[in-house]
Amino acid sequence: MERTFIIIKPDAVQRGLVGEIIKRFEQRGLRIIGMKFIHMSEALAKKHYAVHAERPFFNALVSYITSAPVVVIALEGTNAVAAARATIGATKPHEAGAGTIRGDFGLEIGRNLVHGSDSVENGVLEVANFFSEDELVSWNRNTDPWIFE
Ligand code: D4T
Repeated sequence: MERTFIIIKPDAVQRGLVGEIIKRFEQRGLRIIGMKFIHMSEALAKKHYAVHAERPFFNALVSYITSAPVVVIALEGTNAVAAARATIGATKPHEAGAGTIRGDFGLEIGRNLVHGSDSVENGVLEVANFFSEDELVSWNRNTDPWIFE
C-alpha cells in the first residue's frame, strides 16, 4: 500500500482549516495511519526542505513552516501520492483548479496551505522523517473493500 506525507501548514492551522483539509483526504478514500500536532523545529524544517537549500526562497520557507504549529499526517492508499497531490492542487494556488484545497483556499505560493509528497520514494522517506514506527497504526477500515478494489 502506497504511503504519502501531508503537512497542514501554519497558514491553514491559523485560519482554522484543519478539519476542512483532513475531511478532503478522508473523503478521497485515503486511510490515516499517523497524525500529530507539532511545532516544527528549524532543524526538521531544513531537513524536510533540503532539496530547496540553494533556492532564494529557502529562508522564507523555513521561517514560514516553523512560524506556528502544523498538523503532520501519514496516509495510505492505492496511488496515495498522486491522489493526494491532485486533491491539494497546483503549487501556485492562483493556478490551482477549483475544487482543490489550494484552488479553494489560497492565492500565494508562500501561503499554499498544505504539503504532499511528490513521489512514492519521498512519501516513504518523509513519513519516516516525521513519525517513528510506533506512532504509525496499521489497521483495516471497515470501508476498505468499498474503496480499494
Ligand atoms: P510543498 O513541497 O510545500 O508541498 O510544495 P510543492 O511540492 O507543491 O512545491 P515545491 O516543492 O516546488 O516547493 C516547495 C515549497 O516552496 C515554496 N516555494 C516554492 C516558494 O515559496 N517560492 C517558490 O518560488 C517556489 C518554487 C512553496 C512550496
